Amino acid sequence: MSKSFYVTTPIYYVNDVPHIGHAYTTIAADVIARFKRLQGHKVFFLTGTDEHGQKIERTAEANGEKPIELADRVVKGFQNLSQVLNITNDDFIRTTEDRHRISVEEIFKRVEAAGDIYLSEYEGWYDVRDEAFITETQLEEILSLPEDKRPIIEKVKEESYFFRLSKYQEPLLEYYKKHPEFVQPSYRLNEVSRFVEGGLRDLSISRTTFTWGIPVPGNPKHVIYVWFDALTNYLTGVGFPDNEKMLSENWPADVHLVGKDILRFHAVYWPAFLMSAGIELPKTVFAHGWWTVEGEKMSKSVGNVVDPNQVVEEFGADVFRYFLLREIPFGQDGDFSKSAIVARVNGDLANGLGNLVSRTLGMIEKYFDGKIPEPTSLNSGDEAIRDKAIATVDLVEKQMNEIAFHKALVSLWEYIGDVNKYVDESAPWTLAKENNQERLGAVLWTIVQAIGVITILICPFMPKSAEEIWKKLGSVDPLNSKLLSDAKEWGIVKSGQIVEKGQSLFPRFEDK
Ligand code: ME8
Repeated sequence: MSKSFYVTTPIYYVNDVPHIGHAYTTIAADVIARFKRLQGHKVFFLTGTDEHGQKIERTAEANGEKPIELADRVVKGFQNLSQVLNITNDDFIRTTEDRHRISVEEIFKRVEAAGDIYLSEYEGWYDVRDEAFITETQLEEILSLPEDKRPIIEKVKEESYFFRLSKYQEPLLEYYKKHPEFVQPSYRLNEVSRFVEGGLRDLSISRTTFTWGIPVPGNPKHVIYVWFDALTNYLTGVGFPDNEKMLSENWPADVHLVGKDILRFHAVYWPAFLMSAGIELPKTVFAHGWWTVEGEKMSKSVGNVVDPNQVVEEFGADVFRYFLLREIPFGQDGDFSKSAIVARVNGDLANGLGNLVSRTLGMIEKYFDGKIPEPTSLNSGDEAIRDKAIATVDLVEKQMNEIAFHKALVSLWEYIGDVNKYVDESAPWTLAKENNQERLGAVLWTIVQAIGVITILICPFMPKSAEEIWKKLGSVDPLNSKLLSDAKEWGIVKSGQIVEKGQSLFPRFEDK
């Protein structure tokens, strides 16, 4: 049985409704999953919610509800968002599920059996919003911030189980050296290495001052630290500990996508827990950047938190998906604004892709009664468009293997630009006037083939628009039966199919 490509998103806290940051990671993971399927891989794609911990307990208390009631209510928003965004996850995990408790208990026991857990007392600071213990260095950093920029931290003094993180300082550094692909982009690996080189103290992994969590096996006075609990979701989701078949088909994960805010948990704690439990490490943790909104940090108090459902209502899921992945290099920070979306819609989508499809289909309707012509002979200009298509497929594939979405989209739109230029230069309207049916047929057939390749390549990014184009081309076989290798077979759109120009794919925004 060959291994599946396994991709994950972070599991999101249910203390609040989803915002565009959550949508971003989930969309990125979906595009990877869809692209891998297009390459012919079997894929397992997991997302879900992080439902335990002090933050959730307190939010519930403030709302006058039980933590599970809060979770049951908010999780619906995340599950619904997946549908709205057209996400193809294979499972959705909630950390309050029984299967997850069993999995966390098992990991805890394995780490304990390895001699890496001991009982002591934690005295120090805790950041409830980030559910993070604050180290001495972090405390200094926090105290150096202006008061209004400081995270709220609390002094904690309680009995606690500790994980011997210090023991893994050298093994982690050695691992990073041997597997530089483990943390991406590469500049993030330097950050992580520097953090580990700075020294690792043992990590508190249980709490006694609240109860909303998974009890420590054998000592239910303690609940397991929410990050120890949450990270384990990646194993639970693929059948750990009992479903050996599922586990061997999917583990190790190929890529954990995370925001840069939670890289340390994924690139330091998680591999250390796994090393201790004797479980193989994930291949890559990819940290992406953060979105601001109209130039400002998104925050509840500023009141600028963007609801992804509203963006989809206004612009559609495909435009939102395209914008998020095209606007900034994956890994870097970016700014979300309506004017930037409108510029992308009008420029790249309406003028670029939309115009290419509508004018081509319009000409086939006009000159060939809507029937895709049979080409008799092709000239070197036609062949150049074919060669560029094949080169674009290869390039996009390489860029997608590097998780460089924006580069892949730039390559794709360069090709769309080339095809639009070929249309202008071939001037089918002049050929029609001259009654040059042979050249006219060859040119329109060539453009249609180029559109076919483009459709397959945009499918992971804009699945609904791709389906629509595919239908407009009059194709009968489903688009999702096509592979990337088919995109290289020039002639994927059959002569004789009846096209339908219909409505424009991406109306310019001021036309709406
Ligand atoms: O951290 N820009 O959950 P969370 C881009 N439960 N991405 C953003 C963003 C922004 N402004 N804000 C949030 C947690 N994100 C833990 C994770 S995993 C085992 C446990 C995205 O609800 C980004 O992916 O705070 C970030 O890592 C994630 O949402 C944090 O979601």
